[in-house]
Amino acid sequence: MAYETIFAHQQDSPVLTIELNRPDKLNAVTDVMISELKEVFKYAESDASVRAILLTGRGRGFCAGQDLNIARERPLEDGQFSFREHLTTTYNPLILRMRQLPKPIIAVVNGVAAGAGMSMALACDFRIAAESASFLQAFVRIGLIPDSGSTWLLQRLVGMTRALDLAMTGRKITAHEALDWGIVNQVLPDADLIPAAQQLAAELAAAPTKTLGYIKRAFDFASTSTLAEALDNEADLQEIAGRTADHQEGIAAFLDKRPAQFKGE
Ligand code: LHQ
Repeated sequence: MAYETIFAHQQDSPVLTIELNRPDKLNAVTDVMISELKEVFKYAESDASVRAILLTGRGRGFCAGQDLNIARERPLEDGQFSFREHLTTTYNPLILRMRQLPKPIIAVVNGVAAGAGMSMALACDFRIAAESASFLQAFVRIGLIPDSGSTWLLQRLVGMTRALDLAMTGRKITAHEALDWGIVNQVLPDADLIPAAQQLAAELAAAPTKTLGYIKRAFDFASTSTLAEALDNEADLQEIAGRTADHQEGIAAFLDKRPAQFKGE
C-alpha cells in the first residue's frame, strides 16, 4: 500500500499497522493525510483479512494535530477557508469511520498527541502509551475549541471536570497522568511499546472479530441511549452475534475443553 503521508503494512498477518509518516513535523495532519487515513481505514473495514489495526507515529511524535501551516496558506480574509467545511469534509468523516469500523483499533502513542492528534487517539478502542508520550488539547492555545470528536470522546473517558480542565488550559499531561485519568489503558517503557502493541493486536486478531465489532457498536450506542434502549439494542446485536460461526466455535471449544479457534466469521 503506497501512500505519501502514512505507511501501511500487513505482511501476511491479520494485523494492519498504520504509521503516520511526517516525522519532521511530529506527524502533523494535512488534507492528504486525512484522505489517506480514510482510504486505509476503508480497506481495513472491507478486507476480511484485517482483524485488528495498530495506529502509531513515526519519529518522536504520535501526532501534533492539524498542520498549522495551513493557517498561513489559507488566510481567513480571502473568504476561501471555512473551518466548518474543513471539519465536515475531513476530520469528521475520518473520526466517524474509525468509530464505526467494526474491528479493534489500537492507538500506539509513541510521543506527543496534540489537538486533533489526541482526538484521533481518543477515537481508537485501546490506547497504549510510551513513558515519553504526552497528551494535550492544544486547540485553546491557538484560540480554537476541541474538535475532531474531542468534546464527545474526552468527556466520556474522563468526565466533565477533567475534560474541561484539559480543554480550557491546553496543558500537557504525561503518559502516567493519562493512565491515572483513564485516558490510556497501559504505559510502557519506550522500548517495550511496539512489542506490547503487537502482542495485544495479535490477541485481538485471534478473537471473534465480528463480535468485537458488535461490542464496539453496542457501547457507542449505549453512551447516548437510555437503559431501555441499550437493553433493546443488546438484544438485537446478540441475535446477530449468536448466529456467528465464532459463537458456535466458542461453545464447542468450551464443551470440548480446548482453546477456541476463532476465524472472525
Ligand atoms: C508542527 C506542528 C503542527 C505544523 C509541530 N503543524 N508543524 C482543525 C480544523 C482547522 C484548523 C485548525 O485545527 C484543527 C484541529 C487541530 O488539531 S488544532 C491544534 C493544532 N496543533 C497544535 O496547535 C499543536 C502545535 N504544536 C505544538 O504545540 C508543539 O509542537 C508540541 C507541543 C506538539 C510539541 O512540542 P515540541 O516537542 O517542543 O516540538 P516542536 O514544537 O519543536 O515541533 C517539532 C517540529 O514539528 C517543528 O518544526 P521545525 O521545522 O521547527 O523543526 C514544529 O514547527 C513542527 N510542528 N506541530 N501542528
